[in-house]
Amino acid sequence: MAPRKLAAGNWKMNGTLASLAEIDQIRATPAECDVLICPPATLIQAVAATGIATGGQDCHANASGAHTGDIAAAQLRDVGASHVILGHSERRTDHAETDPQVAAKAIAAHQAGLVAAICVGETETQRDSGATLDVISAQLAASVPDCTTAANTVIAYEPVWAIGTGRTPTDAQIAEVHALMRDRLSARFADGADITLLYGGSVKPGNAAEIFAIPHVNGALVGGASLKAADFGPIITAL
Ligand code: G2H
Repeated sequence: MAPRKLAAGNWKMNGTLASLAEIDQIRATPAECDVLICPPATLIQAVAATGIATGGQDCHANASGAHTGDIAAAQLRDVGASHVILGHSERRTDHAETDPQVAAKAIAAHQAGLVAAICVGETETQRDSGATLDVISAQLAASVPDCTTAANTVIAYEPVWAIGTGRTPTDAQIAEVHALMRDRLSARFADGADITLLYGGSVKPGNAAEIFAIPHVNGALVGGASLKAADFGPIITAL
């Protein structure tokens, strides 16, 4: 089995019911890959009803309980989600999420039958100090749980300095990190060679094809450019 190709949209805190018109257009895009939209939680059920694969942007590690404002993995599944993004750098920064917490959430996602899309990535300071590969290795070791398989997990490499900034790493920088991730995952998991590896960070129609040609890049986690079908459609087609 080869890794499945995936074009995933992360709408972050954007979108209302009016945005469903974009979903209809995205659905109409001819695709030779899996297509996923992770809207705000308020829209998951409506997006799922369109027939496109959908997911959450976070879940709690517990199955239920007194956690005001949080969502359990099974609740995401209940309204039609198939995936959940975990450990996005905005969650790690805004909510001080740690690698062990991300791993606990991934276990909860797996138990609920969701695919965990686990994000890793270095900061600009870490990149500039030459620590990138060590940072990614450590994040993979601590945020990807032992119950991981190619069927229940996707890994997204998102350099923090490239997110929403319009800056993208060089092809060589992406290739180096993706090769490292493939190596680490293959060494640790029986089907690690088949785990889908995404690149994320300022992916646009104009750079998608070049990024998708990099070895071990099996798709993209797309933020801003996933909000409009006019932008996300060409990215899907490029994959
Ligand atoms: C990175 C990405 C989506 P953008 O966060 O996860 O966002 O494509 O806007 O950089």
